[in-house]
Amino acid sequence: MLLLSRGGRPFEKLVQHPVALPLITYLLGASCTISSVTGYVKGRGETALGVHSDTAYVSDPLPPYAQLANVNYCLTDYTEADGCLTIVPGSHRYCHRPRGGEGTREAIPVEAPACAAVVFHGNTWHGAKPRTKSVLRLTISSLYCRMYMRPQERYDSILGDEVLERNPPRFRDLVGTDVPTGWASSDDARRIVNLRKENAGRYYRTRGQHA
Ligand SMILES: O=C(O)CCC(=O)C(=O)O
Repeated sequence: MLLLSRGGRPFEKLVQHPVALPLITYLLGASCTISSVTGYVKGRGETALGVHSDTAYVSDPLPPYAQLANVNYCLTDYTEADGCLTIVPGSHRYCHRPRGGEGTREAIPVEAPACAAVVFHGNTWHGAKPRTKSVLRLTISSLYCRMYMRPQERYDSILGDEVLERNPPRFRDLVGTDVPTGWASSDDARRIVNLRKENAGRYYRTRGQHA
């Protein structure tokens, strides 16, 4: 929880990973923000995680284009016996969350070596296998959302200027410092009006085709 503010530079780099972030950008647009950065430590025998979708709070039918997208970084080996992620292939196109145990039989394990990253569309139905090995399974989930959504964690209010200054300009978008909503004073509203003018192409662009 709140790993980006507690973990310092390594986590600042992680959320801007040169392979993962372009895939997230493809799914969520260049204006996307970080929703949460969470570490998972999974021990032996921990029960299976039920099949769910990360697209919470959005009414059915879910839009076919992603509202959220997730990167699971595997810090340790990630096989069925390790308690890896499971997904229901193609479920991002169902446009609803699983209801009453749906997807449990269809979910397949996503196996990967340590250091791999698993990137998935927020509509994807997924869960996790129980772990049968004795050593720990370690992963980090970096969840991103569309710029117009409320993130799970509020980084804009807790990261200092020093952190913003040592990162590329896009980092401000990622941590929600430059989102064009949520003004709290007249000065802030003026700043946001200017931001909207400068970024009109990004904020108001429509995509001919959705992933
Ligand atoms: O790694 C797991 O056990 C579950 C991960 C997950 O559900 C997620 O990142 O949304």
